[in-house]
Amino acid sequence: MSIEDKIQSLRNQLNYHAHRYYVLDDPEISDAEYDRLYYELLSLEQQHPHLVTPDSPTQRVGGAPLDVFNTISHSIPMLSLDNAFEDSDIIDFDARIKKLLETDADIEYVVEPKLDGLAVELVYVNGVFTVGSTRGDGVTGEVITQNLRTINSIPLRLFNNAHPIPVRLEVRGEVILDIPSFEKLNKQREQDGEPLFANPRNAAAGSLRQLDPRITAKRPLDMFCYGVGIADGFTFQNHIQFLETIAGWGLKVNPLRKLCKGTRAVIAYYRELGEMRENLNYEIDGTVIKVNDFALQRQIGIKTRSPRWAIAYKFPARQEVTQIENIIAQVGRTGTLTPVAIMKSVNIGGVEVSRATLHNQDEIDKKDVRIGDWVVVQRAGDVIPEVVKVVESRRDGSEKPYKLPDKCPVCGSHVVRIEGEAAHRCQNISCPAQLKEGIKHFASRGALDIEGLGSKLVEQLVDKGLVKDYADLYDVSTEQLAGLERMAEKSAQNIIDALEQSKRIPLDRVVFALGIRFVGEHVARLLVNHFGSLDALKKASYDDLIEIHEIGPQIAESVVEFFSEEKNLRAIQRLQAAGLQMKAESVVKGDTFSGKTFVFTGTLETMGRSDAEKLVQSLGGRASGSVSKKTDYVVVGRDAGSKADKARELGVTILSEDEFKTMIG
Ligand code: D41
Repeated sequence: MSIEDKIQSLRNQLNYHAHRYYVLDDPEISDAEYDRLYYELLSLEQQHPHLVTPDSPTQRVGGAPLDVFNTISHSIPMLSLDNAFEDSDIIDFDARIKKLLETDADIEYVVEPKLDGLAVELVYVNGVFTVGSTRGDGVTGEVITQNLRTINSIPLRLFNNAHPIPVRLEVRGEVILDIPSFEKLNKQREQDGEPLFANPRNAAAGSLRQLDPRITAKRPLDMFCYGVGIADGFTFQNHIQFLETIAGWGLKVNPLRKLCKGTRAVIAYYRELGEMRENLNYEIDGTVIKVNDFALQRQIGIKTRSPRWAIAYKFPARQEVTQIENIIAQVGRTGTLTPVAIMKSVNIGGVEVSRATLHNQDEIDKKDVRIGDWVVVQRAGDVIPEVVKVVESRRDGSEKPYKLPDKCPVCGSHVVRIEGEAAHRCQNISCPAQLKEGIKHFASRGALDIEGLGSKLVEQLVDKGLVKDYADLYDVSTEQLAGLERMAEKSAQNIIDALEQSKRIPLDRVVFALGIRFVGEHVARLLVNHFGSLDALKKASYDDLIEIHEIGPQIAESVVEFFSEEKNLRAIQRLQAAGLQMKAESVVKGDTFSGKTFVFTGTLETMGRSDAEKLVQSLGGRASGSVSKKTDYVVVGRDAGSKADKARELGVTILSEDEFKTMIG
């Protein structure tokens, strides 16, 4: 076989398997096998650079950052959609169509989920992806070809099958970011101190608007196609056939599309999708209803900006308007005062909401939220409801501006705003509010995992004076517990048992449980791996701490401050007396992997994934669940997922299980 043929064969195989994985969500080979093919191609291309073509699977990320986006006129305008909000709007829509067509017969419609992303157009010339652009105002958009190339579900070359590919093909669709990826991205941004995206749609749009395609490549965007511009020489009979044809060429279409005859069937499927909405891993904000037959579409025609043959039937908003009756300050574990709006109860997408967070004083000032204001409240996914904005037109002058108090609403101590921070904080470390939150944290799952010790019980224990710090938990008797409200003898005994069991929890989780500011689970592990005992950690100086990789000034300062507090030292002494673990479980094995981040993907043959992760941690490294630029190694096992692809794209070192084992000796 010639080099050219070998390269072509590898590209065909890689395109086939990428399609199975990213478009059909049904892979046939493991990531490791895919990687092997990929590296074989990469190495051949490196030896024969003149054979590299832009549609090669190795060429998804490559372009240099742009200075600006060019604009482009769509050859056929990208229309927008009229909105329907209730069943009667659909009945009217159907009636208009029947009148135009002069028919009484039921019309065939296609009902699709309406994806909440960013509309784009892809242009394929002779089957090769050449230009991609945003919808823009429908007439002109921005050229974002480089960014769209990084999306794995967009083929760089279409499959040639039973339907010959048009010389020029323009397809339209929606680019989205799924909800888990959105949440992960925001978590990372929070850690990095970057502003958060309000929703997956904004995150997708923000990712596509990057001038540097390498940033876009790090966001696992996806695309579903639903419309057509020019398709040279091709006449599709209907929308379903169009979707099936482009799917055959390798483009991704949404599997939830459905052919519905008449408005009854349309409305029934709209309701069905409304129920499915809660379980989808991407956001949809309604359905799109389209006349299936293309000849009928032409006959029905378009208005200036939208077709008469299609309509968006929106789901009820997850935003509602209600009135703020009061604003209160809630005190958290670290003493942070969070302003919370108490509102007239309102049903938002099926959930009664009467409280919404206002985040902090800066947010209140920025949005100019006042007591008595009518506001737009939003609920998105699992997150706490939040106030989006004020409806200023409904003000009558009686609204009162709000400032966080300078005395803690719970203990009356001074509230201070630290320079450079958004948070106002109560300075009293014995504040009952902080104490309650601190004890809830101490008992939580990642910490000492004391089952049954929930909010209500903690409130009672603190309010009755039975618990003044977390060490007191271990002195509470079954009788005292059983004397509390809603506490049967049996549950009291269960809690005593759970407390007993917590004495076996390893030191890193004990350190996490202490609630030292900026010391999360990972940092707690670093500290325990380094110092080996709570005694040693207690004596650590700022300079000792700052020496440790990944420990910065902020953490070091906070740790020193915590252990200089007499009250904390006393509590720790009592925890020790109660019998909690005060020494690291295993001897620290070293710091071979200090500063290195590992990601494990797929099934390992000789150890469980969590064992492998623990091993890395015991050697001073960090185990993470997602691949990023900061990842040092990705260890791939059997049937690995998309993480290996991502590692390749980012140039992260990929190790086999054997290589990993060699590394750890
Ligand atoms: O899922 C969507 N967001 C979606 C948007 C969809 N499934 N179908 C659509 N169909 C059209 C027409 C009928 C005009 C081809 C659309 C859109 N338009 C659309 N998206 C943004 C503006 C218009």
